[in-house]
Amino acid sequence: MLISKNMKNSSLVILLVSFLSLVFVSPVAAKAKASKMDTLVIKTSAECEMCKTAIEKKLNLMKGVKVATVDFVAHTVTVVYNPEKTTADKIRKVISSIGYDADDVKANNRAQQRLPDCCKTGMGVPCEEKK
Ligand SMILES: [Cu+2]
Repeated sequence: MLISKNMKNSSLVILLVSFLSLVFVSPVAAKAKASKMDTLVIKTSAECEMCKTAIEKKLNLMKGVKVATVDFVAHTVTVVYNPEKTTADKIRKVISSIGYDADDVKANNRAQQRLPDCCKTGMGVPCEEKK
């Protein structure tokens, strides 16, 4: 009888401790998690809707990238990412690897050759979507 009462007490204490840690620890943890994200704006050679789709699709699959948005009129990519999981350099390299300039990182030549003419840097050919 005495043993079972002790056991009941100790499980109550455990329950209370886990409840208190949930209440006090989680808001702190949540706050730390939210502040871990960085936002990066990269200048790019994206010209049209096709470029936008290609870059966004690729970056949004990247580890550490929360969300990537291309503004092809302003020629920018805005990337929200976790700096503990990826870096600005890695993001720029991925953009280059699919054929687009990313700040001072020039587009990978072979990747750029595979793009539609209007999406190649400096071709001056208007994209269908832009007409
Ligand atoms: Cu394009």
